[in-house]
Amino acid sequence: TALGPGAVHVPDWLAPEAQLRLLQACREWAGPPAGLRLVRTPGGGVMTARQVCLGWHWYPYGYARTVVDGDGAPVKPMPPWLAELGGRAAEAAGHDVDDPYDIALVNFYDADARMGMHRDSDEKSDAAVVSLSLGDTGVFRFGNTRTRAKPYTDVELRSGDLVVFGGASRLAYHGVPRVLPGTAPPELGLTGRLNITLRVSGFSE
Ligand code: MD5
Ligand code: FE
Repeated sequence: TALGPGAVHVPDWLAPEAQLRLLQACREWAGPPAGLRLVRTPGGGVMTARQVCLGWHWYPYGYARTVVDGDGAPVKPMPPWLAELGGRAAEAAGHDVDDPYDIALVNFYDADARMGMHRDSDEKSDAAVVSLSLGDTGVFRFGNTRTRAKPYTDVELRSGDLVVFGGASRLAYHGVPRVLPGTAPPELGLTGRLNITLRVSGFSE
């Protein structure tokens, strides 16, 4: 289903067993060192979604190999199986895959968490971003490349959904205005929403 130019939404792309395996992996990555952390923005704010990174550590607004805004530990490695999942996801959405996916950003949203409208422009590569959702349904706001404001489209992302953002959508403004509590598949045993984005850094080292 096309969300916009280069943006493809594939509902239920991950089977229930694959969702469970990915969730279990996220729970392990969340642990210390270099685990789940609060993200502080330069303006003095704190993001309401907590985050753990694999491969490269994202901070506002750049990438590092260590948790520069947390415990200082080396970032956990990007597992080959997750890089391959990214490649398969991009392909499933009709995007060319050149370089391997070498970054995963895992965002944990509780019932009150949100993500304001922003663009993802800290990567050097223009490869499509792969987004996988687990747990509670999130309202995803897909905007335009010019402004945080309208026009935008709200779409519900459910557990197991894939969205691939490439081409003209790679630098579109987007956000998560709310999470719908209690909507996760019961068998996951998850309260809240997880979103895993897989990215190609384009960094040489
Ligand atoms: C989320 N995460 O649901 C979203 C999904 C983030 C973030 O926004 O930065 O971690 S990723 C959505 C995305 C990525 C790249 C481009 C576009 C959307 N887009 O053009 O809309 O937690
Ligand atoms: Fe984003």
